[in-house]
Amino acid sequence: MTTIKACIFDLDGVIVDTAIYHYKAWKRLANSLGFDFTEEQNEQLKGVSRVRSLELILGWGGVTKTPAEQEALATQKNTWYVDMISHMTPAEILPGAKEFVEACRQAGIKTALGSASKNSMMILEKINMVSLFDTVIDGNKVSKAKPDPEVFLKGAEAVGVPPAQCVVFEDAIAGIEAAIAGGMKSVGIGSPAVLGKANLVISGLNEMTLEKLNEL
Ligand code: B16
Ligand code: MG
Repeated sequence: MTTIKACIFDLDGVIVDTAIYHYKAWKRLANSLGFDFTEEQNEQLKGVSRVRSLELILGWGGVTKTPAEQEALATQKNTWYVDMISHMTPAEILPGAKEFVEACRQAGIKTALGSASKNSMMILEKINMVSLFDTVIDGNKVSKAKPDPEVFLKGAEAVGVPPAQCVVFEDAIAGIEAAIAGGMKSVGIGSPAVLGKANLVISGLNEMTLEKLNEL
């Protein structure tokens, strides 16, 4: 049993489900280049950075682009994505997410956001959850993508808690691997078959309690 002093939350797939918006924007981009993009392929992009996602998609479509063209394509996709998330509301918070983050804070546990998304702040503003995090570490503040632990280690440092007393909540296997690499506990949100390396796997934060936190 460990006394947990900080909880670090991934955003997409843990607090909100923006995968559908990423999917629509990437599909529109792929279609504009003359090939299709499936929901199964989109699954493989969870937790993966924008630049790496584009590389994978171009590879699946058998298309080669120069670095300058790739930058323009990533910007185009992001414009379409931002247009969609600009309409998000607090109704899109996943069940139990806000309640669990609030319960942590009431128990004196620090809360951090640790996301690959460069649009994290905009999403938190749209769902009215900015003030519920002591720190927000997002894609703008890190240079190494998950499974590198940089994003979570920066979150732990910002709230002044040693990694061993932190728990990471993640829906992507790369995120669970990042937590383990950073010496932290982890809770997987999703399927045990995929996230089996986590200390605990649940289907959503509506299943999480402070009791379970201290049993990790
Ligand atoms: P952006 P997370 C990740 O967020 C998404 O899961 C992934 O699909 C996306 O490509 C990545 O953010 C970058 O997002 O294009 O908005 O910077 O799961 O780490 O919260
Ligand atoms: Mg995620």
